Amino acid sequence: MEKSITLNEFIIHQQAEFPEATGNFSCLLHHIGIAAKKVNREVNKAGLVDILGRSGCENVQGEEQQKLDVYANEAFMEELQASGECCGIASEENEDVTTFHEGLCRNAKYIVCMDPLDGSSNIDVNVSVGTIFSIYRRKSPIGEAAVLDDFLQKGSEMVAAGYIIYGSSTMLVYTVGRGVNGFTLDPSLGEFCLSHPNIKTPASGKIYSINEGNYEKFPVGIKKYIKYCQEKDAKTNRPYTSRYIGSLVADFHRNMLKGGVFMYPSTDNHPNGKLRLLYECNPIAFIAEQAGGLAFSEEGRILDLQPEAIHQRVTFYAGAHDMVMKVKEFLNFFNNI
Ligand code: P6P
Repeated sequence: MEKSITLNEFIIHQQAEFPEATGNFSCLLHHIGIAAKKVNREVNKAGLVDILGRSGCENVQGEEQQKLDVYANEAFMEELQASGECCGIASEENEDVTTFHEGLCRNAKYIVCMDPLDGSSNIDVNVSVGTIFSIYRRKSPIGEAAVLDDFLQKGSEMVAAGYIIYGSSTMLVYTVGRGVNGFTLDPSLGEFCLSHPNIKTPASGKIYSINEGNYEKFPVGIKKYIKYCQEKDAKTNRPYTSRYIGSLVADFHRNMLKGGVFMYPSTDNHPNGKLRLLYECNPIAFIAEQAGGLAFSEEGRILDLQPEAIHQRVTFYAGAHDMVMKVKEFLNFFNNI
Protein backbone atom coordinates (compact mmCIF):
# COMPACT_ATOMS: atom_id res chain seq x y z
CA MET A 1 0.00 0.00 0.00
CA GLU A 2 1.42 3.38 -1.02
CA LYS A 3 2.60 5.43 2.00
CA SER A 4 0.55 8.60 2.49
CA ILE A 5 2.44 11.87 2.56
CA THR A 6 1.58 13.68 5.79
CA LEU A 7 1.00 17.43 5.93
CA ASN A 8 4.27 17.95 7.81
CA GLU A 9 6.24 15.94 5.23
CA PHE A 10 4.60 17.94 2.46
CA ILE A 11 5.36 21.25 4.17
CA ILE A 12 9.04 20.28 4.49
CA HIS A 13 9.20 19.10 0.86
CA GLN A 14 7.52 22.33 -0.27
CA GLN A 15 9.93 24.41 1.82
CA ALA A 16 12.78 22.97 -0.28
CA GLU A 17 11.23 24.69 -3.33
CA PHE A 18 11.87 28.07 -1.69
CA PRO A 19 15.68 28.54 -1.40
CA GLU A 20 15.21 31.57 0.83
CA ALA A 21 12.94 29.61 3.22
CA THR A 22 14.10 29.53 6.83
CA GLY A 23 11.50 27.14 8.22
CA ASN A 24 9.53 29.88 10.01
CA PHE A 25 6.60 29.57 7.63
CA SER A 26 6.67 25.76 7.82
CA CYS A 27 6.51 26.00 11.61
CA LEU A 28 3.50 28.33 11.40
CA LEU A 29 1.64 25.95 9.07
CA HIS A 30 2.48 23.02 11.37
CA HIS A 31 0.81 24.82 14.30
CA ILE A 32 -2.24 25.60 12.18
CA GLY A 33 -2.48 21.86 11.59
CA ILE A 34 -2.34 21.22 15.35
CA ALA A 35 -5.10 23.77 16.03
CA ALA A 36 -7.21 22.18 13.28
CA LYS A 37 -6.92 18.78 15.01
CA LYS A 38 -7.95 20.32 18.33
CA VAL A 39 -11.02 21.98 16.80
CA ASN A 40 -11.86 18.82 14.86
CA ARG A 41 -11.87 16.86 18.14
CA GLU A 42 -14.39 19.27 19.71
CA VAL A 43 -16.56 19.61 16.59
CA ASN A 44 -16.78 15.83 16.30
CA LYS A 45 -17.97 15.34 19.84
CA ALA A 46 -20.40 18.26 19.71
CA GLY A 47 -23.74 16.92 20.80
CA LEU A 48 -22.15 14.51 23.23
CA VAL A 49 -20.78 17.04 25.67
CA ASP A 50 -21.75 20.53 26.68
CA ILE A 51 -19.85 22.22 23.85
CA LEU A 52 -22.93 22.77 21.72
CA GLY A 53 -25.21 25.72 21.66
CA ARG A 54 -24.94 29.34 22.55
CA SER A 55 -22.17 30.72 24.69
CA GLY A 56 -24.50 33.41 25.97
CA CYS A 57 -22.19 36.02 24.45
CA GLU A 58 -22.21 38.01 21.24
CA ASN A 59 -19.21 38.51 18.96
CA VAL A 60 -18.20 41.82 17.45
CA GLN A 61 -20.62 41.18 14.62
CA GLY A 62 -23.46 41.20 17.14
CA GLU A 63 -23.94 37.52 16.28
CA GLU A 64 -24.81 35.00 18.97
CA GLN A 65 -21.50 33.24 19.72
CA GLN A 66 -21.63 29.48 19.77
CA LYS A 67 -19.48 27.75 22.39
CA LEU A 68 -17.48 26.17 19.57
CA ASP A 69 -16.83 29.60 18.03
CA VAL A 70 -15.16 30.63 21.26
CA TYR A 71 -13.26 27.35 21.58
CA ALA A 72 -12.01 27.47 17.97
CA ASN A 73 -10.92 31.10 18.30
CA GLU A 74 -8.97 30.34 21.47
CA ALA A 75 -7.43 27.16 20.01
CA PHE A 76 -6.09 28.93 16.91
CA MET A 77 -4.95 32.02 18.85
CA GLU A 78 -3.09 29.75 21.30
CA GLU A 79 -1.36 27.68 18.61
CA LEU A 80 -0.46 30.69 16.46
CA GLN A 81 1.17 32.36 19.48
CA ALA A 82 2.87 29.09 20.50
CA SER A 83 4.41 28.81 17.02
CA GLY A 84 6.48 31.93 17.73
CA GLU A 85 6.05 32.79 14.03
CA CYS A 86 2.93 34.99 14.22
CA CYS A 87 3.09 38.59 15.47
CA GLY A 88 -0.60 39.37 15.09
CA ILE A 89 -4.07 37.99 14.39
CA ALA A 90 -7.25 39.52 12.98
CA SER A 91 -10.13 37.22 13.87
CA GLU A 92 -13.83 37.34 13.05
CA GLU A 93 -14.44 36.74 16.75
CA ASN A 94 -12.43 39.73 17.99
CA GLU A 95 -13.25 43.41 17.47
CA ASP A 96 -9.60 44.46 17.30
CA VAL A 97 -6.44 42.74 16.16
CA THR A 98 -4.36 40.82 18.70
CA THR A 99 -0.59 41.34 18.62
CA PHE A 100 2.25 39.25 20.04
CA HIS A 101 5.71 40.84 20.21
CA GLU A 102 7.23 39.48 23.37
CA GLY A 103 9.30 36.38 23.99
CA LEU A 104 8.98 33.70 21.28
CA CYS A 105 7.06 36.03 18.94
CA ARG A 106 9.54 38.89 19.22
CA ASN A 107 11.00 38.26 15.77
CA ALA A 108 7.86 36.82 14.16
CA LYS A 109 7.36 38.04 10.60
CA TYR A 110 3.86 36.78 9.75
CA ILE A 111 0.35 37.95 10.54
CA VAL A 112 -2.81 35.84 10.22
CA CYS A 113 -6.39 36.82 9.35
CA MET A 114 -8.89 34.10 10.25
CA ASP A 115 -12.47 33.05 10.67
CA PRO A 116 -11.94 30.36 13.32
CA LEU A 117 -15.29 28.65 12.80
CA ASP A 118 -17.30 29.82 9.82
CA GLY A 119 -20.91 28.70 9.55
CA SER A 120 -21.00 27.70 13.21
CA SER A 121 -24.75 28.31 13.46
CA ASN A 122 -24.99 25.06 11.44
CA ILE A 123 -23.24 22.94 14.07
CA ASP A 124 -26.38 22.22 16.07
CA VAL A 125 -27.92 20.64 12.96
CA ASN A 126 -24.78 18.70 12.06
CA VAL A 127 -23.93 20.61 8.90
CA SER A 128 -20.29 20.95 7.85
CA VAL A 129 -18.45 24.03 9.14
CA GLY A 130 -14.99 25.39 8.48
CA THR A 131 -11.99 27.42 9.56
CA ILE A 132 -10.59 29.93 7.04
CA PHE A 133 -7.12 31.49 7.31
CA SER A 134 -4.78 33.76 5.36
CA ILE A 135 -1.12 34.55 6.05
CA TYR A 136 0.80 37.74 5.17
CA ARG A 137 4.32 38.99 5.86
CA ARG A 138 4.21 41.89 8.27
CA LYS A 139 5.07 45.28 6.72
CA SER A 140 6.04 47.01 9.99
CA PRO A 141 9.53 46.52 11.51
CA ILE A 142 10.19 43.13 13.12
CA GLY A 143 10.46 43.36 16.90
CA GLU A 144 7.77 46.04 17.25
CA ALA A 145 4.04 45.46 17.83
CA ALA A 146 2.18 44.76 14.59
CA VAL A 147 0.09 47.68 13.39
CA LEU A 148 -3.27 47.90 11.59
CA ASP A 149 -1.64 48.34 8.18
CA ASP A 150 -0.06 44.90 8.58
CA PHE A 151 -3.60 43.50 8.37
CA LEU A 152 -5.02 45.86 5.72
CA GLN A 153 -2.94 44.43 2.88
CA LYS A 154 -4.43 43.54 -0.50
CA GLY A 155 -5.18 39.85 -0.98
CA SER A 156 -2.57 39.81 -3.75
CA GLU A 157 0.06 40.22 -0.98
CA MET A 158 -1.00 36.95 0.69
CA VAL A 159 1.75 34.40 1.37
CA ALA A 160 -0.70 31.53 1.94
CA ALA A 161 -4.39 30.81 2.36
CA GLY A 162 -6.34 27.79 3.43
CA TYR A 163 -9.37 26.31 5.06
CA ILE A 164 -10.26 23.31 7.17
CA ILE A 165 -13.63 21.70 6.45
CA TYR A 166 -15.08 19.69 9.34
CA GLY A 167 -17.41 17.46 7.36
CA SER A 168 -17.93 13.76 6.63
CA SER A 169 -14.16 13.80 6.84
CA THR A 170 -11.94 16.63 7.99
CA MET A 171 -9.79 18.19 5.29
CA LEU A 172 -7.17 20.91 5.30
CA VAL A 173 -6.85 22.64 1.92
CA TYR A 174 -4.20 25.31 1.33
CA THR A 175 -2.07 27.16 -1.18
CA VAL A 176 1.21 29.07 -1.01
CA GLY A 177 0.71 30.36 -4.56
CA ARG A 178 1.93 27.17 -6.26
CA GLY A 179 -1.35 25.31 -6.69
CA VAL A 180 -3.84 23.94 -4.18
CA ASN A 181 -3.41 20.74 -2.16
CA GLY A 182 -5.90 18.92 0.07
CA PHE A 183 -5.09 16.80 3.12
CA THR A 184 -7.57 14.47 4.80
CA LEU A 185 -7.28 13.78 8.52
CA ASP A 186 -6.65 10.11 9.23
CA PRO A 187 -8.05 9.73 12.78
CA SER A 188 -6.16 6.45 13.25
CA LEU A 189 -2.87 8.28 12.72
CA GLY A 190 -3.89 11.73 13.96
CA GLU A 191 -2.25 13.05 10.79
CA PHE A 192 -3.47 15.07 7.80
CA CYS A 193 -2.50 12.98 4.74
CA LEU A 194 -2.25 14.24 1.13
CA SER A 195 -5.47 13.07 -0.51
CA HIS A 196 -6.14 15.76 -3.16
CA PRO A 197 -2.84 16.80 -4.78
CA ASN A 198 -2.84 19.81 -7.12
CA ILE A 199 -6.60 20.49 -7.06
CA LYS A 200 -7.89 22.10 -10.28
CA THR A 201 -11.50 23.28 -10.42
CA PRO A 202 -13.42 22.50 -13.65
CA ALA A 203 -13.50 25.44 -16.11
CA SER A 204 -17.29 25.27 -15.98
CA GLY A 205 -20.03 23.37 -14.18
CA LYS A 206 -23.72 23.07 -13.44
CA ILE A 207 -23.95 24.08 -9.78
CA TYR A 208 -24.94 27.56 -8.65
CA SER A 209 -24.93 28.48 -4.95
CA ILE A 210 -26.83 31.50 -3.65
CA ASN A 211 -29.38 32.24 -0.93
CA GLU A 212 -32.42 32.70 -3.17
CA GLY A 213 -34.43 33.88 -0.18
CA ASN A 214 -32.87 37.27 -0.94
CA TYR A 215 -33.92 37.09 -4.61
CA GLU A 216 -36.09 40.21 -4.62
CA LYS A 217 -33.16 42.36 -3.53
CA PHE A 218 -30.55 40.95 -5.91
CA PRO A 219 -29.07 43.11 -8.68
CA VAL A 220 -31.03 42.57 -11.93
CA GLY A 221 -27.99 40.90 -13.48
CA ILE A 222 -28.00 38.22 -10.76
CA LYS A 223 -31.76 37.68 -11.15
CA LYS A 224 -31.19 37.22 -14.89
CA TYR A 225 -28.24 34.86 -14.26
CA ILE A 226 -30.37 32.70 -11.95
CA LYS A 227 -33.05 32.50 -14.67
CA TYR A 228 -30.29 31.58 -17.15
CA CYS A 229 -29.23 28.72 -14.84
CA GLN A 230 -32.82 27.51 -14.63
CA GLU A 231 -33.24 27.25 -18.39
CA LYS A 232 -32.57 23.88 -19.93
CA ASP A 233 -29.06 23.51 -21.27
CA ALA A 234 -29.07 22.93 -25.06
CA LYS A 235 -26.77 19.90 -24.82
CA THR A 236 -28.11 18.18 -21.69
CA ASN A 237 -31.67 19.48 -21.89
CA ARG A 238 -31.39 19.98 -18.12
CA PRO A 239 -31.15 23.10 -15.97
CA TYR A 240 -28.31 23.76 -13.56
CA THR A 241 -28.48 22.43 -10.00
CA SER A 242 -28.99 24.81 -7.07
CA ARG A 243 -26.92 23.81 -4.05
CA TYR A 244 -26.64 26.10 -1.00
CA ILE A 245 -25.90 24.91 2.52
CA GLY A 246 -25.23 28.28 4.16
CA SER A 247 -21.68 27.34 5.14
CA LEU A 248 -19.15 29.10 2.90
CA VAL A 249 -16.36 26.53 3.23
CA ALA A 250 -18.72 23.61 2.52
CA ASP A 251 -20.39 25.36 -0.43
CA PHE A 252 -17.09 26.51 -1.92
CA HIS A 253 -15.30 23.18 -1.40
CA ARG A 254 -18.07 21.21 -3.14
CA ASN A 255 -18.13 23.65 -6.05
CA MET A 256 -14.32 23.67 -6.37
CA LEU A 257 -14.25 19.87 -6.74
CA LYS A 258 -17.37 19.48 -8.91
CA GLY A 259 -17.52 22.77 -10.84
CA GLY A 260 -19.81 25.56 -9.73
CA VAL A 261 -20.18 29.20 -8.79
CA PHE A 262 -20.83 30.67 -5.32
CA MET A 263 -22.55 34.06 -5.14
CA TYR A 264 -23.24 36.44 -2.27
CA PRO A 265 -24.57 39.69 -3.82
CA SER A 266 -25.68 42.85 -2.09
CA THR A 267 -28.98 42.34 -0.21
CA ASP A 268 -31.30 44.45 1.96
CA ASN A 269 -29.60 43.37 5.18
CA HIS A 270 -26.13 43.58 3.67
CA PRO A 271 -25.95 46.35 1.00
CA ASN A 272 -22.18 45.74 0.67
CA GLY A 273 -22.52 41.98 0.83
CA LYS A 274 -22.34 39.82 3.95
CA LEU A 275 -18.99 38.07 3.64
CA ARG A 276 -15.81 39.55 5.11
CA LEU A 277 -13.00 40.57 2.80
CA LEU A 278 -10.04 39.86 5.08
CA TYR A 279 -10.76 36.38 6.43
CA GLU A 280 -13.44 34.90 4.17
CA CYS A 281 -13.28 36.35 0.65
CA ASN A 282 -9.52 36.94 0.24
CA PRO A 283 -8.37 33.45 1.31
CA ILE A 284 -11.14 31.73 -0.67
CA ALA A 285 -10.34 33.93 -3.69
CA PHE A 286 -6.63 33.01 -3.52
CA ILE A 287 -7.53 29.32 -3.45
CA ALA A 288 -10.10 29.73 -6.24
CA GLU A 289 -7.55 31.41 -8.53
CA GLN A 290 -4.80 28.92 -7.68
CA ALA A 291 -7.22 26.11 -8.60
CA GLY A 292 -7.85 27.74 -11.99
CA GLY A 293 -11.04 29.60 -11.05
CA LEU A 294 -11.91 33.25 -10.48
CA ALA A 295 -13.17 35.42 -7.64
CA PHE A 296 -14.52 38.94 -7.89
CA SER A 297 -16.66 41.46 -6.12
CA GLU A 298 -18.94 44.13 -7.60
CA GLU A 299 -15.91 46.38 -6.94
CA GLY A 300 -13.48 44.27 -8.98
CA ARG A 301 -11.08 41.33 -8.57
CA ILE A 302 -11.16 40.31 -4.90
CA LEU A 303 -7.38 40.06 -4.52
CA ASP A 304 -6.95 43.61 -5.88
CA LEU A 305 -9.29 45.26 -3.35
CA GLN A 306 -7.61 47.58 -0.85
CA PRO A 307 -9.08 46.74 2.60
CA GLU A 308 -10.21 49.75 4.63
CA ALA A 309 -11.24 47.93 7.86
CA ILE A 310 -10.61 44.46 9.29
CA HIS A 311 -14.30 43.47 9.36
CA GLN A 312 -15.14 45.02 5.99
CA ARG A 313 -17.85 43.24 3.99
CA VAL A 314 -17.84 42.82 0.20
CA THR A 315 -20.07 41.20 -2.41
CA PHE A 316 -18.55 37.89 -3.49
CA TYR A 317 -18.65 35.70 -6.62
CA ALA A 318 -16.21 32.78 -6.84
CA GLY A 319 -15.74 29.46 -8.60
CA ALA A 320 -15.35 28.00 -12.07
CA HIS A 321 -13.68 30.39 -14.52
CA ASP A 322 -16.34 30.32 -17.24
CA MET A 323 -19.24 30.51 -14.78
CA VAL A 324 -17.79 33.50 -12.94
CA MET A 325 -17.13 35.20 -16.30
CA LYS A 326 -20.80 34.61 -17.21
CA VAL A 327 -21.93 36.19 -13.92
CA LYS A 328 -19.67 39.19 -14.66
CA GLU A 329 -21.22 39.40 -18.15
CA PHE A 330 -24.75 39.54 -16.72
CA LEU A 331 -23.82 42.11 -14.05
CA ASN A 332 -22.05 44.22 -16.67
CA PHE A 333 -24.92 44.09 -19.14
CA PHE A 334 -27.83 44.61 -16.71
CA ASN A 335 -26.17 46.59 -13.91
CA ASN A 336 -23.21 48.16 -15.66
CA ILE A 337 -20.94 46.72 -12.96
P1 P6P B 1 -26.93 33.49 4.65
C1 P6P B 1 -22.18 31.70 7.67
O1 P6P B 1 -22.86 32.52 8.61
C2 P6P B 1 -21.70 32.63 6.56
O2 P6P B 1 -20.82 33.57 7.07
C3 P6P B 1 -21.05 31.82 5.45
O3 P6P B 1 -20.42 30.68 5.92
C4 P6P B 1 -22.23 31.49 4.55
O4 P6P B 1 -21.84 31.33 3.19
C5 P6P B 1 -23.13 32.72 4.70
O5 P6P B 1 -22.82 33.30 5.98
C6 P6P B 1 -24.59 32.34 4.70
O6 P6P B 1 -25.33 33.54 4.79
O7 P6P B 1 -27.33 34.95 4.68
O8 P6P B 1 -27.24 32.87 3.32
O9 P6P B 1 -27.42 32.68 5.81
